[in-house]
Amino acid sequence: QAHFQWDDPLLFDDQLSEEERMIRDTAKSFADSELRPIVDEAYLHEHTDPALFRKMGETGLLGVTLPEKYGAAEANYVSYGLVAREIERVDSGFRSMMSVQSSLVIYPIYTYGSDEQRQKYLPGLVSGELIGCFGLTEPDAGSDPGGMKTRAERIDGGYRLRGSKTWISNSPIADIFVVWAKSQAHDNEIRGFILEKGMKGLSAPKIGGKLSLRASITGEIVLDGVEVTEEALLPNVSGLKGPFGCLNRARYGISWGVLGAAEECWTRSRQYGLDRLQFGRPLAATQLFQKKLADMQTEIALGLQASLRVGRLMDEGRFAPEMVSLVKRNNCGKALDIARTARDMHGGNGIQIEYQVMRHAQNLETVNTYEGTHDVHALILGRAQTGLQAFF
Ligand code: TGC
Ligand code: FAD
Repeated sequence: QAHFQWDDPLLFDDQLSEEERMIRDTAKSFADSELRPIVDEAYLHEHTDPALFRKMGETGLLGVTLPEKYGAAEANYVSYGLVAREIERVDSGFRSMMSVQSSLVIYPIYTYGSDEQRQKYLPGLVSGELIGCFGLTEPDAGSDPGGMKTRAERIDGGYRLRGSKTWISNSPIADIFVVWAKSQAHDNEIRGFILEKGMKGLSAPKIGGKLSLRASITGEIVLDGVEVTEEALLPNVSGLKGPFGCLNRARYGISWGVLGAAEECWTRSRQYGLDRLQFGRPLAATQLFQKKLADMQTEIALGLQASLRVGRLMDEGRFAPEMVSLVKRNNCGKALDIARTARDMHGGNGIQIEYQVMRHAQNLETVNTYEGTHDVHALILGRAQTGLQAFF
């Protein structure tokens, strides 16, 4: 009979290969040594240090699934998920920086780009020398990106881009902008363009005043007649399936990341309940406290199994986007509930930065919304099982 491990109740670790465990441990030690010491300051002062990208790159945490010839780890999607989990255990904002760079910038350039574009951008993005961002959302097109207004007009030898993107992670510090626009030269199909910092007409003002994800900088992308040559166009994809192909990877990574944040809230609550005495005994000795811990343990253990399964299917080339919707939606929703409950279990201390749980709860509000809201993923799953679309 096996011994029950309270912090790994379904023996999750046993299901990982030697290499996956090694990558997970590397990410964990990076998160503990480089991210934990700075997270309070970064969050309180809304400060994003661009040097973190280089540090992540040096540690091999960017674009982990890419081939070695670009300087990447050439690991599998389960490893990518494990990295997201370890980074988000510290803060969702740091994971956001990593996943935008990996899934939303490196992935489309690798998958939809020309050889020249790959050679030009991928080594710098994988090493973190270059910082990337991904512009899909617009002020009037969030859940419905097909309603975007950004246009690429045909000009001699290239395109002129006009429009604006909002809520774009990394944009104020980005060197490389993957931007999606309706292209006049391609029957108004959505096409991807690679823009570079400093181009005339391109600016990326910061969005201030966020009460969530404060360690990750967010901004707009303003395209005021930015002129580019044909070389800026991503040649190998057309239509919404371009950005969605990237989102499948990022959403999958998020499904792991949020469980890292949830685990942090759960284990902190357990320890708090063991240490804190009220009515002459530890809080953890009360039935209500133990029920909350049991719910947290259960949801996290089940969520990890689900993400691992989707990761294995992705690595076998057998995943469907709806599987990703299922784990993104469920794990985000459960993680948010766990973080809010953890805040409550810490009493007054729970609102203090030092106890971390409220920061996680605030961050998870964003993570539950971006990359497709909780309800949008419900509609994707509803459509897949009824054949009826309920978006409009
Ligand atoms: P729909 O008719 O469903 O599809 C249009 C075309 O796209 C294809 N497609 C997909 N392809 C690959 N993967 C997927 N997941 C796909 N979903 C759809 C589809 O096959 C079709 O292709 P084709 O060739 O037939 O034209 O499109 P719709 O307009 O009805 O879409 C509805 C909906 C709700 C599914 C979609 O618009 C949606 O998912 N909305 C959510 C928007 C979203 O997730 N935005 C994310 C912005 S980026 C971000 O948040 C980054 S935060 C990063 C961080 O900091 O970590
Ligand atoms: P809306 O689409 O206006 O939704 C508002 C509410 O209405 C939600 O509850 C939603 O579920 C609901 N709703 C919408 N449609 C329906 C419907 N048909 N039926 C029922 N309910 C519906 N975008 C990028 O492109 N790149 C980035 O890097 C990026 N980073 C982000 C970082 C942060 C911090 C944040 C907050 C957002 C980021 N986003 C990014 C944008 C994000 O993807 C959008 O906020 C998200 O897709 C939701 O769009 P919206 O904010 O316009 O909300």
